[in-house]
Amino acid sequence: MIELIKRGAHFANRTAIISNQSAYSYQQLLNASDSIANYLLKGKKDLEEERVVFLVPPSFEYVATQWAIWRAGGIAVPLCTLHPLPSLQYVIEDTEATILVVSEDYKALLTPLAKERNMRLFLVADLLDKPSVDLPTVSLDRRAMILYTSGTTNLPKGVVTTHQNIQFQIETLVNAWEWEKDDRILNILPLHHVHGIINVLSCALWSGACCEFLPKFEAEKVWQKLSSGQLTLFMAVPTIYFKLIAFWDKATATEKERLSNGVKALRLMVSGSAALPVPVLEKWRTISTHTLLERYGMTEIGMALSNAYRTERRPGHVGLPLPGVAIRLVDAEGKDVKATGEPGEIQIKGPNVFKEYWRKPQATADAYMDGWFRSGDVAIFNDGMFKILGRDSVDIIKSGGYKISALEIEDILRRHPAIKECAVVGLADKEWGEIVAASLITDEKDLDFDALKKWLKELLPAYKVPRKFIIQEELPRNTLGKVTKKVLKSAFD
Ligand code: MCA
Ligand code: AMP
Repeated sequence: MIELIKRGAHFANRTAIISNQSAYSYQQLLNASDSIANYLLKGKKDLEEERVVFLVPPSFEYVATQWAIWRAGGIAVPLCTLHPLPSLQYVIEDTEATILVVSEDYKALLTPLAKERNMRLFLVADLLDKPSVDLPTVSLDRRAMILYTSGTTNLPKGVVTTHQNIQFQIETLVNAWEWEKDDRILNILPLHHVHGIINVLSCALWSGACCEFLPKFEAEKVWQKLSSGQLTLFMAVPTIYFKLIAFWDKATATEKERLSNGVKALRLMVSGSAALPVPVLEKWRTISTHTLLERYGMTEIGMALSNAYRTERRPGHVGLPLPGVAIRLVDAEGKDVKATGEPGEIQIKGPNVFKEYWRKPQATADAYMDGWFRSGDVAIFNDGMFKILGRDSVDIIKSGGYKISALEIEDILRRHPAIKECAVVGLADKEWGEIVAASLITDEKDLDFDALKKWLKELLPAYKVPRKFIIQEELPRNTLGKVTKKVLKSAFD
């Protein structure tokens, strides 16, 4: 049995999950996932890496479904609850999923697609009563999960991790951050990305700890929990810390004191998924006494670099490689520059690194240099620690911790009848890290931007919809005709 799930039996009577005001034990999780697995198998011995997509909000049912897919030998493909139908359809088609598990809220949305594609569709609430049969033995080298990530191509790619990858990613963090069974963490992150799935949920469950879900991020509710004295850990993207600070700033003096005193009880607060601005780290320290532990990761590699739990946490830096993860910095000529203190691309090797991009052998091969995974992030090794300087591609935007491809948005914008040409960039923003901005070439003098945004929201998740638009006569281009995005950014000033 998969180690993460096997360990659940050691913690049978402890609380694994709190969601929707109910507490669920590890035994309940084992029972529910066993039952769901039996429905998924439908008499088969092993799903043998069939892709099972599931659209279930963060909850006990989400976790039971994820475990069930793994127990039945399938590949878990979590869908994003915020995505419009075309984005969901893309993942379903790209993975050629055969089974769809949904919660009630998404049944009507996805039933027509499931019928059209001849997929088996299950309502998770209907799957909890099946008596146990034998479940397959799933070896560590088998594919376990596909998460979609945006990159330097216009369509997101499926990142495939094996059970071994996942187990290594979990264990290294559990050890580095000293997880234990008495921990309790609040999860307000989406569960279709590594940050929420591995760093928060799976590390908690590996440890016999408790993971409490809130349906979505709301600063007031998160502060209530943080100051309740019940939590020991919290992990979030910098935008969330920014929003928590904004809430604290608006509180009365007495309330500020209460919140600040309450949050001190946690043992660890972590930031990642995007650069943590030093002023945010410092302000959070004055509010909470916590020095946020910043770490660096990527969908393809899980976590690679981390500040120390017990010793130095240096602002603006991402620390050192996690045990078992090898890192080198490589310049444009392919020379390792870590020792010289020059900037170079972060390249990674280790059991944490993913297996492949789903059915994209060329993209997978291109992602490596001499066996090292190329992150596309540029860093320097500064006084004994790594510091991220940025990315080598202007086409990748990080907003609110989400990775967004400028090319994907441009591709959609060009489908609009009024838009002749366009270019999308990320503009620096204190709250979001970057915000998405688009320059449009159009003959329409009074283009209705609100209507355009509405149109875009039907095709793209809201966090990918540009927040700023300008109309230009022509796009800035270099002598080769390529849009110069660095120049374009200044046009938004
Ligand atoms: C939402 N809004 C935005 C954006 N998103 N505005 C600008 N830029 C954005 N990116 C606007 C909405 O349109 C809305 O405005 C208002 O903000 C509130 O929207 P809502 O969706 O309610 O936002 P939120 O709930 O406050 O979301 C903020 C968030 C969310 C909680 C920070 O973005 C989030 O969950 N981010 C985490 C993503 C994540 O987990 N990334 C990890 C992947 P209006 O009211 O005007 O309509 S990276 C990863 O996994 C790697 C491995 C790693 O290293 O961790
Ligand atoms: P994703 O592919 O969505 O998993 O996002 C991974 C990307 O997030 C990395 O390639 C980095 O660009 C960025 N990232 C993650 N953690 C950090 C960090 N601590 N500082 C700067 N960038 C980060």
